[in-house]
Amino acid sequence: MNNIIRIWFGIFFSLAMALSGHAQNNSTSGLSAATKRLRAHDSRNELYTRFRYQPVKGLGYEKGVSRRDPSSIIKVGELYYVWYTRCLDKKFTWLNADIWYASSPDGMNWTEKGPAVKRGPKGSWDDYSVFTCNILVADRNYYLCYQAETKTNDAETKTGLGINVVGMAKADSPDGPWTKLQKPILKTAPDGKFECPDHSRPWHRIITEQGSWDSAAVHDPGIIPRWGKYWLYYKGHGLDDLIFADSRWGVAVADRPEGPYLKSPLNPVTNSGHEVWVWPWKKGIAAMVDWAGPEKGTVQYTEDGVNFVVKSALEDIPPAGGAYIADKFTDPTDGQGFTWGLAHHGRTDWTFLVRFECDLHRDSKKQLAWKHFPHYSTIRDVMRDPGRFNVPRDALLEKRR
Ligand code: AAL
Repeated sequence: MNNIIRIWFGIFFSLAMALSGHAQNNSTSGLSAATKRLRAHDSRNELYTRFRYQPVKGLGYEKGVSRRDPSSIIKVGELYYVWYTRCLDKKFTWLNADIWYASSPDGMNWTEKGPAVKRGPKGSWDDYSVFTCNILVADRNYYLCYQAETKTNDAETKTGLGINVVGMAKADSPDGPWTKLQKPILKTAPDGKFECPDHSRPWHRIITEQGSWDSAAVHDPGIIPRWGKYWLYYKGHGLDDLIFADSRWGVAVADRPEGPYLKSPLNPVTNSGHEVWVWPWKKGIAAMVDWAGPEKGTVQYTEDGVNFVVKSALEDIPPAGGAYIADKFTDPTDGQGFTWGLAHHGRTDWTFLVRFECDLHRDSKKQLAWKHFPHYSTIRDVMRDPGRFNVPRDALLEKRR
């Protein structure tokens, strides 16, 4: 009899414990959603950093020339190399442009060497602009992938202003000469249709079918070799969605550097991010998801190339950063990250390149000092125009940013 009572008591006790545990998980004890999602201190988070900036020689501010959207930086022999958009047109500093390159012995003093890839002849798919490029080193060759645009507005082939495709050029030396592939390696989604009733007004389009998320533009290409394949990350825009604040990224994968690149059925693989910037990190790929979209300002990580999770949130991310990532093209089993690169500043009459430093290398010591965190308690509009807020200019504790 005693035994039976004991058994019943045991069952009752376990049930009560299980039920109270369930209630606790759903109420106020246990782990909060935020703690479950991401338990990391910035000071110890390998994917957290603050950015420091300094001017460079040779690619800095220059009246009459815009330089923007630097590629990843590579080192060949004793020299670092970078490619970028060079534009003499003040209106849109990426259109009416070509791709140039520069080299440097130390990443600070750059020598502009000349054009690498120029626009195609009138009538070709890249006759208006070639721009926003990135470099890939594979099979002892160099590949530049870049955005391309033609002025010819054609509803049939879906080309024209603002409609971007991705082109590629190949060379056996970083100094060229570059041979362009005949056709784009990545195009906009075939859906999404428009009519151009008046060819003298090329921006005037009537959208007749909205199309998918990348039906208007595939741009900001960046290729990373990973797990034996080539992963081309790109930013996409739909025809109805040429709004900068809303961009997302997709990925297209190939067995060889020149393609064919097959878009992932999971695209878009991010819900945010303006300029694509990826690097091999540990076993996977890390992504700097910069300023556009609901997960702007984050570093994200994936171990399968398509399912990204947020690992940190950053401020003051280098615009269109191109980093020197020593192991970017080696498909490493344990990616190490980077500590410096170039970025552009675009809020001046002519866009120019600056150098940034950061602590995103596995060996980096985090620089957490106050002076590296200048955005605490600041409002950019006040910094820019203190007079409007009745603040004397000399009252600002820090220089204008
Ligand atoms: C940049 C990049 C692409 C866009 C334009 C020039 O910031 O995202 O290159 O097309 O703006």
